[in-house]
Amino acid sequence: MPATLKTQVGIVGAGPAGLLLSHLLHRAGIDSIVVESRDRDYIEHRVRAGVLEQGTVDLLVESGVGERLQREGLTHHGIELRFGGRGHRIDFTELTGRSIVVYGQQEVVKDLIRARIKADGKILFNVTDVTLHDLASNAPRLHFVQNGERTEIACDIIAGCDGFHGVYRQSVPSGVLSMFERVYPFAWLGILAKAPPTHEELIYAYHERGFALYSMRSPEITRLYVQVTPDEDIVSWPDDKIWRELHTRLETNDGWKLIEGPVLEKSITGMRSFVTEPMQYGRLYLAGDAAHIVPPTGAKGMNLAVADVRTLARALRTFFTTGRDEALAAYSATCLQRIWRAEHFSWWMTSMLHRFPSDDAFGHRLQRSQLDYVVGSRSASTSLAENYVGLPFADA
Ligand code: RFL
Ligand code: PHB
Repeated sequence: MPATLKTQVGIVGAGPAGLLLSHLLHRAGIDSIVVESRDRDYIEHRVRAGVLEQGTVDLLVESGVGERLQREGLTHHGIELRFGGRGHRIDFTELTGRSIVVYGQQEVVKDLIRARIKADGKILFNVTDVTLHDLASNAPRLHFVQNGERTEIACDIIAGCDGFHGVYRQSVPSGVLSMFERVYPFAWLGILAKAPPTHEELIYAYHERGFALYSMRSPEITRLYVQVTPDEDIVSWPDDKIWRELHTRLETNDGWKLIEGPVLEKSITGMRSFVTEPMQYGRLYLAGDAAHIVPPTGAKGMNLAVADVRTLARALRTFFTTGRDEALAAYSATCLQRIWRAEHFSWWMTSMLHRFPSDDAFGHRLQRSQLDYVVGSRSASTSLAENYVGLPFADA
């Protein structure tokens, strides 16, 4: 017989979605247990997203985990689109009255873990063999193994926050969920470099050799990406080759120069768009990358994860305090509206800024025309800006 634990909400995955859900539930007086396959050190140092929408920042601050974010986060009032050897700034604050904050995802994860541990929250690291049972009943169960011991958690609700390869795929009967997917014929090679940023805002560069992105993490650390082919082997990209590509794709005719520095981290990420509908089966609710993936060009992934769990935590508060389940029943439809808007924006940014192997000169002319229009028309710039800074929450 496995050891048995009991909780109101069993959460699979301690990424931003699972940790923030556990934190918001705790603030609403709802008990949860998070199970995570990696160790704490690993998830606190996994380099990923860097851009937080205003709404994400506001939620983290209002819920008491934004103190360091307010101190160390870098507020940006716009981005630059760079093409044809020139930069073109899109001024978010002027166009939308909103801004974004650059603060690493792993810092959000550290802040959330600290808050959960301070509040005696239960996060079980290094678990294996997670399986979900009786999802269609009112008493779903979650099984896992930790330190060789099999444990069961009896739950009222299970939240699948375990990313793209989520365990729900093995647990939900086939045919119940619909999947929508598009895989792109390129990847991003990302580096973190110990070099002071020489530009105040992010630069999205369209170049005949492929896309490049200039970002940062702090006044000492630059974060950079180049478009590469999807099956690229990282060993075929020594540091000097990466810098050479970055110089070529990012530098302008007016002499702006990229500063190099020691490469601290280097990885390749494939690009896909993916949505699961609905984001629920019985007492299982999916949130974040478990339910949807966007290519990183729109900087939306973590922000969508945060928006999902904001909606889920509110619905669960109503459910556990009143027994009413209308908000839970509406969870998937509420989230999917925002998700499909972000899917479109991320696909659109990706299509406008990358070189597609299938494209011909006609396709390249269309991309240039679109870029000229986006930076030349106030309406088109505003459309990019309002999507980038994040649309207001539907129920705000
Ligand atoms: P995560 O962060 O993947 O967390 C899932 C957690 O579940 C654990 N797990 C399991 N645990 C137990 N049992 C299992 N069977 C498990 N399987 C997995 C994993 O170890 C992990 O800890 O999903 P979550 O919480 O939904 O968060 C989503 C975000 O991580 C993701 O959307 C963003 O990182 C995407 N993203 C960006 N998002 C933004 O909002 N702004 C950005 O600027 C941005 N840039 C990016 C990005 C993602 C990137 N990569 C590497 C994919 C840039 C890159 C390069
Ligand atoms: C990052 O800083 O890692 C970053 C910024 C903007 C993106 C994607 C990633 O669109």
